[in-house]
Amino acid sequence: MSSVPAKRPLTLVLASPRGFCAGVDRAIHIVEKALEKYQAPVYVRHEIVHNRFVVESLAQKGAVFVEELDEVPDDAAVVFSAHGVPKTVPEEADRRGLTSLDATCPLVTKVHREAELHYDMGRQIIMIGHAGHPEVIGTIGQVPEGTVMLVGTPAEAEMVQPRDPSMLAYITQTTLSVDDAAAVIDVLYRRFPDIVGPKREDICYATTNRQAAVKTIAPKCEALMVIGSPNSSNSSRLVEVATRAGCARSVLVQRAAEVDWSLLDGVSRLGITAGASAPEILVEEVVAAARERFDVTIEEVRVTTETVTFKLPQALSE
Ligand code: 0CN
Ligand code: SF4
Repeated sequence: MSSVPAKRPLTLVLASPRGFCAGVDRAIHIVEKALEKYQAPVYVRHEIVHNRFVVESLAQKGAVFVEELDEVPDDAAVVFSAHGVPKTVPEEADRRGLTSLDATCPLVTKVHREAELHYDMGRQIIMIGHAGHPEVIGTIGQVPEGTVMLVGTPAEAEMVQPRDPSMLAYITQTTLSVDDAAAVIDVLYRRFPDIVGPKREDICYATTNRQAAVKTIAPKCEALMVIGSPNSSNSSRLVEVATRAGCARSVLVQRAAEVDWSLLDGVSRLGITAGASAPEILVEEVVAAARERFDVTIEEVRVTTETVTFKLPQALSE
C-alpha cells in the first residue's frame, strides 16, 4: 500500500496593502464604462495599466490597445492610460474629433500641474524618474520641449547643470523607490539649496504603502514573490525593496503558471505582495497553487489601511 507523502509546511506571509490602488481601479472602470457607453471597439492608448492579465481581460471585452493615436480610426472613442499622456495627445484627439476619456491617475495629474506651475514661475525643472517610462514622457510633455532635465540616480544628480540654481524645482515619477528617490533629492538639496520641491511628495500613497509593507515582511521571509508585470515600475521597485530589506530570494512573477517552485527549496516562510496594477485574483491563484504543493498557513501583515478612492470622469459617471 502506498501512502501520499505529507506536504511540507509553508507559511505564506501576505503583505498588506498590496495590489490595486485607487488610480488603477478607476482606470479599469473607465475602460469598462466606456465599453458600455460607446460599445466595442473602444481604443486604449497604451496598456491601461501595466498588467498583462488586466489588458487581456479588457481586450476580450472589446478594448483595442494601441501605442499611438494614429492607430485609432476617426470617430472612435479612445481612453488614455493611467500613466498620463503628453499635452500633444489630447490636442491631437480633439483636432481629429475623437471621443477621448482620460484615465490618467489624479495623482499623476497632480504632478503634471506642478510641472506647469514651475514652468509658469520661470523655474527650470529636474524630474527624478526612469527614462522612457510613459509616465515620465507624459509629465515631461506638459511643458515645452527642453524644459525638463531628467535624472535617475544620485550620480546623475551630481552631474546635472541647471541654467540658474536659484530658479530650480524638482518633481518625481509617482512609482519610484522611496529610498532611492530620497538619495537623489539629498544630492539636489546639497547642490542647490534653493530648489523648490513638491508640497506633498510626488511618490504616491500606494507606492509608499506597498513598499512599507514589503519592507516589514521581507526580513522575516526566506523568499518573496511580487505579483506583477516586468514593465510595471512600482512592481519592479517592490522586488528591489524586498531584496534590500533582507530577502535575497525576491522575484517578480506574473502569475501562478510561471512560478518556479524550486525557489522554495528549503523555504519555510514565503512573502507575497502584488504591484498596484496586479489584480488580487492573481495572488489567490498563487496561494491556491502553493496549497497544492505545501501544507499552507496564511499570515497577513498589515502596515496601514487605505481609504483613497477616485471619481470617474463626468462623461461616464452619469
Ligand atoms: O504598473 P502600473 O500600470 O504603472 P507603473 O508602476 O509602471 O507606473 O501601475 C499603475 C501606476 C500608475 C500610474
Ligand atoms: Fe495613481 Fe499611484 Fe496607483 Fe499610479 S500607483 S495609478 S500614481 S495611485
